[in-house]
Amino acid sequence: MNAALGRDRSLPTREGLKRAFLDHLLYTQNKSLAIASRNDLYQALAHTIRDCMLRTWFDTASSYKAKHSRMVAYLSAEFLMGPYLGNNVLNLGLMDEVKAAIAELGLDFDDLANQEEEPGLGNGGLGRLAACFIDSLASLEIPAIGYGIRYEYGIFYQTIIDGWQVENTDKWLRYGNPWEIQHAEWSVEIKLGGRTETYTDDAGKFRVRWVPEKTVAGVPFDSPILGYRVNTANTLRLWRAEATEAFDFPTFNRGDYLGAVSKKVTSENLTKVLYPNDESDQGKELRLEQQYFFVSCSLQDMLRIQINRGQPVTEFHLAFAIQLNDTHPAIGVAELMRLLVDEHQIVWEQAWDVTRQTFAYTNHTLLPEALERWPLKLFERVLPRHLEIIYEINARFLNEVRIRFLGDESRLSRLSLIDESGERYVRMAHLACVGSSAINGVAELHSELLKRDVLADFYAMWPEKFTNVTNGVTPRRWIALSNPRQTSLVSRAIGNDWIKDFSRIKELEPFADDAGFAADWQAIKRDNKIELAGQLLQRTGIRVDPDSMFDVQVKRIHEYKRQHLAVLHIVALYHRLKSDPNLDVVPRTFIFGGKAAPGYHRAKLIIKLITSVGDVVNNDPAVRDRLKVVFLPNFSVTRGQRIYPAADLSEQISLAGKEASGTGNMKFAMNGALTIGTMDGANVEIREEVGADQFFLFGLTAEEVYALRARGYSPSDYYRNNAELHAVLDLIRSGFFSRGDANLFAPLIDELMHTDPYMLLVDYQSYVDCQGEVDRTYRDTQDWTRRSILNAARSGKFSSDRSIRDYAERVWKVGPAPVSS
Ligand code: GL2
Repeated sequence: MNAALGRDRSLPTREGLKRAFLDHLLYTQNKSLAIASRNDLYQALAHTIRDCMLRTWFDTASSYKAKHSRMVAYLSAEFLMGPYLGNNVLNLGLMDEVKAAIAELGLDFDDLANQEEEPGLGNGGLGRLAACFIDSLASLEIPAIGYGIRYEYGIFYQTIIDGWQVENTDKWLRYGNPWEIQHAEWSVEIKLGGRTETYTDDAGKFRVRWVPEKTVAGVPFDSPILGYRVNTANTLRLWRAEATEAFDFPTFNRGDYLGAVSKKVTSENLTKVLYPNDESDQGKELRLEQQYFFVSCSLQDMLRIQINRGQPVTEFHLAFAIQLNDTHPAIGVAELMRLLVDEHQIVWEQAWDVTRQTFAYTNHTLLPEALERWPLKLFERVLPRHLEIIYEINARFLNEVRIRFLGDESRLSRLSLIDESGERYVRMAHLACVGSSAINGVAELHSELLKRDVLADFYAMWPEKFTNVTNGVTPRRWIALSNPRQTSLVSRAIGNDWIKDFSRIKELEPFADDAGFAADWQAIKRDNKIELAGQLLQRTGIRVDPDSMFDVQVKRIHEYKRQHLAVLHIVALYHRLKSDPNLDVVPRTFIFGGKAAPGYHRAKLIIKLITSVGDVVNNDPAVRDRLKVVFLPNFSVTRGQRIYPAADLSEQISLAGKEASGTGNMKFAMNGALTIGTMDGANVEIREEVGADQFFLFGLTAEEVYALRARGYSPSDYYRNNAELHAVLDLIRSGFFSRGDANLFAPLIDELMHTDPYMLLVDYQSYVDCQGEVDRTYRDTQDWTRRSILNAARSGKFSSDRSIRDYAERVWKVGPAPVSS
């Protein structure tokens, strides 16, 4: 521990913080205040704060080891952590002191914090959920470890050039990462490719061993995950691939230096880059290698811990509860079997019992294109032993099915771990279901649809395995850190226990009718909007009016999320204003943000449509600034922290039955934005909690979507029978927003008119009418503010602490194990 901070775990004083900071500036960065760059200052501060956490981190690990606590291992290919500095300072309870100490040195805390490159090691909701969950696990003092991949390049940095998305590499490690500690001593070896062979062991037993084509080393990098004002700091352990032998000596000795190094480069490619596809499966060999790599590293690590504690490997399930965050780590089922059977010589039946009791699987999507399957040939090439193990699991499983459902051959092929309907594939969701003791969806509706549809055959087999755990988000990052104004107002009213126990936010309800409180609430929203307006101006050059309604849709760009439905509404309003320039409309600023997968052309065209409509609307004098359309580039955790607190209206407009849960919807609600949305994902539960008055509902239900699809849906009827929709689509199609280029948006508009897979035209009128209702409500500022307060006050269910308690009780069967101080 840093001497300047004291040797115990009591919080440092302001003087101590200043001294530690200056020490780090000199001894870590080797600079003085006079010549330090902003990055030097950030690094010195980050190290100072890290020092404040190390003792707790160390004690937590020692306590778990001594108590043999059952640990949750959260396996996720993505952890979208967002910047650490502010969050760690907040969780330490040091925000005021640190800000004051930094100010006394003539510096500004926010300025330094802005220097941090956020680790964007995730695509969107799924990766961010993992980050919220490990915050909650630590805050609830549950022994846990997060396992993932230390991608050298995270999600790409998005810029907008000429209205189009352009991708740039995300060099987040450029200046080093002060929050991680490398532990080379816990490196593990990972095999890939090759073949298997049989042999007879010393006891005369018939066994199989894997003769790999290559091996790579997995090196762990640990970061402390400090809970909110507790003595628990769990670990996030991310694996980096390295060459086992940096040099290929035979090649080197032949004088081919570059050839010798190339093996090193190939091995390290494994953890180079995060695949930027959200909810679609690319089927690339490197991706399978990444998945296997981090899962095998993590399982070997857990076995090491288990053996170190002197516990037998047959009790692995008593030491660890492993949560599979989607199917990306599902190969773990086969890998644990391999480790137990091949490497630890446990008999199959016992190994299978242990495996099944260890794993639980969360499904995060109903979209068929997101369900991972690997071509059998590719799978066999990379993981020959695992394919054999999967065949064995499958044979035993299908036997069970045969006995349960005598003569039902089609059920067997539907349930099989191998898809044999055409080219053969390994179905990862099936492997996860068979190898897990619990299976859950991420919102009530989603879990119901899983049982009815995607996993119906598994539900018929094992109804008792199925459960729902509705997602949640951490109120620490998403309110306390990102909305300090609202945080202090709320804490003045009801005390600050709500940050730890978010169900207590309901105590705010009576304040909805308190005129003074409401005035403050409204003023805060306005201040947050002014701040965001400044950012928008700086990043896009577009000036917006903080007194207009901020109507926001930020999330990945996807057809099913229907950003283009919001565009149809904007064009309709524009069209009305052009026909009647004196029309009395509520001034609105439409703010969009989100990344499109680089190969997803339709999504990129939607971005171009948004920016093109913006170019016209923002500059048309007839609009007189009453409508503004802004696309904020590079939506990220950092940007989100500014956006959610400044929103009036939250757009959650996916086609019902498509969005598994959504979590942005929760962040908006907590920050006082009212929702316009469909009955999809967690929207259903948000509406139930906050009350119908706080939720502008439109569109078909999931049931109605199924029914309409079954009847046969003809989008052109909607086009023909709705004059305004007709005009809107024609206007876009004509090239009006694309400088006369009638081809540019043709693919989008033609699809809407001919197939419209996400039923925008069906929901169009209901959406536009609902937006009219939003306008009428917004005109009465007091009424809107009252609803905004009620909305936030009733968002208590959507804390990730509640989600984690649900998992702990229903899935993992673990409880808190506080670390004594
Ligand atoms: C997602 C779902 O689409 C989203 O609705 C859900 O909130 C999150 C977290 O459960 O998971 N599934 C998925 O593959 N991504 C998601 O965001 N990327």
